[in-house]
Amino acid sequence: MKKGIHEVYAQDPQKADLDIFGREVDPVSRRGFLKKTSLLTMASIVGANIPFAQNMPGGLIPALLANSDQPFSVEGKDGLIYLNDRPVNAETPPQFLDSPFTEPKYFFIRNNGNPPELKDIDPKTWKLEISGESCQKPQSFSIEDLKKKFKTYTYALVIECGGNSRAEVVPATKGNQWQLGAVGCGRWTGVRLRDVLEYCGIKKDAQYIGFYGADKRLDGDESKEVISRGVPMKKALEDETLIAWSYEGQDIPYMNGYPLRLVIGGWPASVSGKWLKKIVVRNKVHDGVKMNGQSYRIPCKPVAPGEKVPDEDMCIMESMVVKSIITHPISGIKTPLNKQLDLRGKAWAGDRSVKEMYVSIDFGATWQKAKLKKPLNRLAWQEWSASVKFPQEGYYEVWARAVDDAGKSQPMVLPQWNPRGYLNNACHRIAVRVI
Ligand SMILES: Nc1nc2c(c(=O)[nH]1)N[C@H]1C(S)=C(S)[C@@H](COP(=O)(O)O)O[C@H]1N2
Ligand SMILES: [Mo]
Repeated sequence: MKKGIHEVYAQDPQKADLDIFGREVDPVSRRGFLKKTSLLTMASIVGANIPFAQNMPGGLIPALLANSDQPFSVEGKDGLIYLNDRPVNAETPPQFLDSPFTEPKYFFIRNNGNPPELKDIDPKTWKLEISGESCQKPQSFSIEDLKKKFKTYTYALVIECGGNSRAEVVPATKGNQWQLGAVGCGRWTGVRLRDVLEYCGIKKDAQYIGFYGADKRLDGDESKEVISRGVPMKKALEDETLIAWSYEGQDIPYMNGYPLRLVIGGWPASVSGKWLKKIVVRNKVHDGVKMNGQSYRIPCKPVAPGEKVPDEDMCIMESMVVKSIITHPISGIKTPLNKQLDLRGKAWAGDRSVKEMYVSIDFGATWQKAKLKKPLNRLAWQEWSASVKFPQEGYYEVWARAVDDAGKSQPMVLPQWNPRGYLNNACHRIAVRVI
């Protein structure tokens, strides 16, 4: 096993022979678990009696077994869990989302291609082109021009990959098997996309914007983009939609889009174009790479789990959904019976805000209200905290559940299945052993 920060957090039961309690474990695959679990085996695997076992949904994989670790890393991004190296995809372990805003070094990385080489990026000569059939006066701006011509704003914005938490989806779907950490929230600084587009003139028929970045496809095909997505004008023209050059008071980290990126909070992060070179104003729904087919789209009508859905029955994913994460303590913690356990985390709800936050220690049978702070601004995440006490020794899970301002709650298990495993907002749960 690799030593270091992940040691207590990350345990892949297929690889590790010791669990976080230092006991030897049989290799158990997480998905295999679904098929062959009795309560007795469950208790033997978690290594303790499960006081609320009668509440556990059938087939539930104990949170204790839900994490994994891989040896690979990018400079300046050490604490992340790497899923891939080509392209680089890395997520943030929950405990690194504990600070009020995600530190630059811990911001997750989701690349679809190869980033432009760092040596080829010069922020002084970097140009952003604004054009498209619904742009009146197409033109280019340097980063310096943007700073001089337009007012600068800072907003804390949640960026969450549409496929975050895909690892839990059953039946399994294609794509990066993200656990919970393809999300981050911090203060982005830049100019409003609206100010720049209005300066260039928006034609009456404008419907959508689309972005182009400087990254290159893995297959070497230079005639196509890696990814070129966009949003309807209404979302593009919101106050919080930024063309940003700074994150948490520093240059944007290289892997997160240095020197310039689009930041569109609350929607799948795939609309927040990195290494931003061009924005087009379209007179129709943008048709760039990954706007069509199955990518970043969900069935227009609910389908059965595992069903094949033709492209024409798929609709573009828009706002993300209500979700929360437990950032403290880490899963697998040991805690004494006679002591309250303090819990902390974050909650967010796409275009909406979070109205209430709850925690449960009995597999969702009863819920206790948590304290919930207001967001710094619209589209920022909200901090929550709670304190729980356990009735007897044994294995527990702490579950966290957020409710948005429309009254929509996170589901306790899996939400509506879709072919690419997007928008999984099932409750986060951590394993707790009370001794
Ligand atoms: N140019 C470019 N922009 C991009 C991507 C990309 O591969 N290339 N990936 C998108 C996807 S799918 C996500 S989830 C976010 C990830 O942002 P991050 O790497 O800063 O976390 O960037 C989006 N913007
Ligand atoms: Mo993504």
